[in-house]
Amino acid sequence: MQTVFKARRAPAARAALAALGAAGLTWLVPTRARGLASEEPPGKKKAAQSSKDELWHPSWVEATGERTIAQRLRAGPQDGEKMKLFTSWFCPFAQRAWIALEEKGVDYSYVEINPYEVDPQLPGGYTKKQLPIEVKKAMYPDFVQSSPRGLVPAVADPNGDKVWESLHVVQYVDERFDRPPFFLPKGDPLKRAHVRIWSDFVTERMQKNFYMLLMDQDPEKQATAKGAFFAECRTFAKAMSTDGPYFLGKEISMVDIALFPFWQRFLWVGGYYRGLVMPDDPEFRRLQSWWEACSERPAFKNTLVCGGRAAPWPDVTGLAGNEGTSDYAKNLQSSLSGAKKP
Ligand SMILES: N[C@@H](CCC(=O)N[C@@H](CS)C(=O)NCC(=O)O)C(=O)O
Repeated sequence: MQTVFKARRAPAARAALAALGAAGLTWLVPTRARGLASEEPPGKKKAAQSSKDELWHPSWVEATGERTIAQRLRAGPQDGEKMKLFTSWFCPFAQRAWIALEEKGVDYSYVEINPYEVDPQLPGGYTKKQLPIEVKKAMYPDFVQSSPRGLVPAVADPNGDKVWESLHVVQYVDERFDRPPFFLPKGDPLKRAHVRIWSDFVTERMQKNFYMLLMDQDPEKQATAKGAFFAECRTFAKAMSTDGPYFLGKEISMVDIALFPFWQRFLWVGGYYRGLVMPDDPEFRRLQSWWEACSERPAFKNTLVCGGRAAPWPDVTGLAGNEGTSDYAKNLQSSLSGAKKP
């Protein structure tokens, strides 16, 4: 087995495999990389990606997102000439990059990365137990070359360009495919600056407060986090144009792409775990009409996966129970006062 591997792999990959072997983790490397024909380690299964997979839960029904994935996964003769999107079906950051490629009509290839361990006892096999970077390197060498910290999303262009970090990928896609719709309005420095400011606001203020609400286990602190979350949403809504459904009015921009995947989680995951109901006031009605318009837009709709599969995700992964071990969870845990820290 080792001989076959040695004959085929570069020294760095051999070293990574040896490290995994020493840690008893060789099973994490796909059989192809191990030079094996077919066998899988006992009890180790692939996380479910489609209804054809063993760990797919019978209650899940494939939605537009799963259908887009199936189409983009299909390897074709021109696959090497396409931009690769390294992504994970569950990741809201990665969904931003996914929407950007769909909006620009790019013929990209979808590369599913599972940065976490698989537990066949859990629905879909999904956990949020972070794989060490050495393991990710051995399993997904092209991905880690495109995303040095092993976080999704990242893109790799056949011309050699590699970009990571969701909002940077969105901006790169905007300029690389220099055609409408433009995610940053062309020739308008002030509007471009505002688009960047409000996209950051989504990440720094709205989404952060929401995940505090989700992760904090103390009901009083949850109520405080919910109040802060609603206040940030209202601030955002007041900055939205009144001229059309999108943030800037009639045209979409990076702000819509930045928020959509998170608003989806606010509704689906917030409703599921915290009984979150959005208030009925002018600001939240503005946000609701924005959400409806975006959900009907084909590029956005193409990224909506099965709700039943996505909503329990933080629990099996530990976010709602504050058990997550991902970089994202660790960053948020450091902001939770008095909450459990791993
Ligand atoms: N700031 C990054 C965050 C990306 C991120 O945290 N992605 C998560 C999945 S949602 C990930 O790759 N986690 C893997 C890990 O923590 O090992 C971005 O905007 O792209």
